Amino acid sequence: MHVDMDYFYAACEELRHPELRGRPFVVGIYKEGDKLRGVVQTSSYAARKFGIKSAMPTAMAFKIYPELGYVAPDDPYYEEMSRRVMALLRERGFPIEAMSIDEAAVDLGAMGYDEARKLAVSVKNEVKKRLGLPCSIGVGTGKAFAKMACDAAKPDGILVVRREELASFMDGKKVGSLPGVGKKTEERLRAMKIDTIAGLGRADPMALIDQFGSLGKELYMLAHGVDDSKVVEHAETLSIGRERTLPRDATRVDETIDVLKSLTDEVMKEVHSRGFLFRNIGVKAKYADFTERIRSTTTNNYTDSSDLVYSTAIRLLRGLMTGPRVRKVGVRVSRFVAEKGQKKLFSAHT
Ligand code: TTP
Ligand code: MG
Repeated sequence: MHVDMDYFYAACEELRHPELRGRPFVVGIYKEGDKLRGVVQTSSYAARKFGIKSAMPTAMAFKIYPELGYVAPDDPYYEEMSRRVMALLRERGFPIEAMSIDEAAVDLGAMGYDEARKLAVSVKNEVKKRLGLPCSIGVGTGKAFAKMACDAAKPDGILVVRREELASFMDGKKVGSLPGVGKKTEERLRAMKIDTIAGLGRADPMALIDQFGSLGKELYMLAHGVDDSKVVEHAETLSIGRERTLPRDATRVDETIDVLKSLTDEVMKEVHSRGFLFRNIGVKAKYADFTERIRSTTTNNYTDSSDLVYSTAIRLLRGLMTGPRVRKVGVRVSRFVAEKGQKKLFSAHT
């Protein structure tokens, strides 16, 4: 099963700016004082109706629709929403692989199609109900096919592609709709007179391997409906953190300990629910002048101790409270291993 959030950054912005709902607007970066130089990161569905989309220069977007709404990106906010999406998906107990900030592959094992569809409906409803965000879900006989089904289901849809439907689902599609085929690969395939997935399936596999190495073999297999790639949890690339604005700006660490305690509790609740151990503990201070500093430390052993995180956070933050007043603080842990199996391996070094 593949889950991808619909117009993710824009949907996150609609959540906290209800006045944007249904309006054509974009999220993107622009140079201070000259909004016409940046590119669009994503656009609301209302903006997509005008052909305004990701990677388009903002200048062009405004030319197409001068009344276009505009929001500057807030990456920490999208990361936080992403973590919530992933945490919600993990609650179902299946292995999940976060493929990007707004999409995940879920390994349903040998589950039947009907049951998978029910699960997809239930997950989609829950994401909407608990997070207020729309998503699309695809189900297929491999990661790539589930992702393609998800793309075809967009927006706000669910599509199950059974094994017997896969060939007709794929055949007419362009090679560019295969995951892993970007603009460059697409062009190189076109130079070989290969435009569609059906065409890819009829190509000489040796010529493909010649041109693209292992990717060539992979693409040929995909065109024949074969995808054996596994769903892999990337625990080591994740961090889990929370941050919060203080009720009052603070100059001493003792004024922040209530907030640090509850941030620690929230972080550790997620760490424990995922069965992780970690080695890195960090804090962040955001000052009244809007500058920020972070500080972190690495522990000798993998741990999941809440007390250690709390006491370390206090110690680290004290070192950051020497300058201007602090407006916002954050607690973050990283460098994970999954608890099962790996613990022994690492404690052997202690
Ligand atoms: P996508 O899932 O590709 O796009 P989306 O969620 O906005 O829209 P869709 O409904 O088609 O899935 O990317 C997820 C987020 O990643 C997107 O909201 C913004 C960000 N992003 C960029 O910053 N730059 C880009 O070029 C793209 C494609 C996405
Ligand atoms: Mg998306």
